[in-house]
Amino acid sequence: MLTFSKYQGLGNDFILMEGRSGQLSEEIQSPDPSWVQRLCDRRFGIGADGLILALPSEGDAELRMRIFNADGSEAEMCGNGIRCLARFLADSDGDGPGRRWTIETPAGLIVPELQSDGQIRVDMGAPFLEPSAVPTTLATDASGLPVGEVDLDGVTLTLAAVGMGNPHGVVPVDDLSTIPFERWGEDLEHHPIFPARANVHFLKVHGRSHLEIRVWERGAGPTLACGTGACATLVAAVLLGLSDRQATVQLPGGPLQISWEKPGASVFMTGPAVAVFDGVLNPDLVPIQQAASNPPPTQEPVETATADACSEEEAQSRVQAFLASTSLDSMINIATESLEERTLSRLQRDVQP
Ligand code: ZDR
Repeated sequence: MLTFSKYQGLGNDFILMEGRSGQLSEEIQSPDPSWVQRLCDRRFGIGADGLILALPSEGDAELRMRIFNADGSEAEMCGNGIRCLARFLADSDGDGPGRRWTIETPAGLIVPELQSDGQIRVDMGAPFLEPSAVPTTLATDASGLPVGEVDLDGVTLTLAAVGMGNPHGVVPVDDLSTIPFERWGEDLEHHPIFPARANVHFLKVHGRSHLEIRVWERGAGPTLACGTGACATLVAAVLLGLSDRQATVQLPGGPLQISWEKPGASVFMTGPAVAVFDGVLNPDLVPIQQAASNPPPTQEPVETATADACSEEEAQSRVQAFLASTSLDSMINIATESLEERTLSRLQRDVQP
């Protein structure tokens, strides 16, 4: 039985899976890209911009996050995703305002904190500006920002590159509505100046504390919001002399508050994360080892499916036996009971003063 939860942050939406106790099989912890694509597909799957796994820490942190884009590629970090993960953890554990988590990511240790208004403030770590760390082939200017020019469709665009663990390109433009957004987004995502591809943000400066971007995400295409991208945009805008160090970054899905005190300091991002629904994956869609390594809940004892170590062949036959001996109704009941617990704890949280 593989349960998941769907969350969104400003319309950037994610499938979240609980694996902090090591309950997710290797096939899910390091998933095949085609499986992630299937889950994220909005017609053939659950539908999401990405899949996020909560996993046991490999060091001293409280947990580890892995995030996979809708195309199955792995991202180093995800700002909206980590807010969704924090909300998911709080909902699962009944945590309230003030709770912080230290979360390992390939981009380093990230620390989200639950605020009293329900928003989540995240210490996103310091931006990477060394071209090799972004990574980009652009050279840094006097302010230390990698900047350059790119010709697309006969138009010369000025472009800055910033790493937030994952690579971003920021392109200031005069008018967000008239640019060939999809073509430029895709071209820049795959441009040789970004050897690991990039998330691309077209920036309109409305004022020194009011920035607006349109987001083209690496591995996902146009999305409604991008947390790391909003942070990268603020850093680029500050170093280009276009913005104060604290600003609202308006995204298609809504605003994020971003601040960056000084070079070398962490960028802070504050914004919402919202639960949408919980679900149970059709057993046909669960990689077979997952079903084998996950014993059924104790309230439905099934002699043939236990958690002891066994050969793959034996595990598969136990899974088959479990599936054959358990009706769809009772599977749904098992799942519903645990989903009810989560929903109740969420409701209790919401009525707390
Ligand atoms: C943009 C993003 N959704 C966020 O909120 O930070 C991150 C997702 C990962 C991104 N597509 C990448 O770096 O590949």
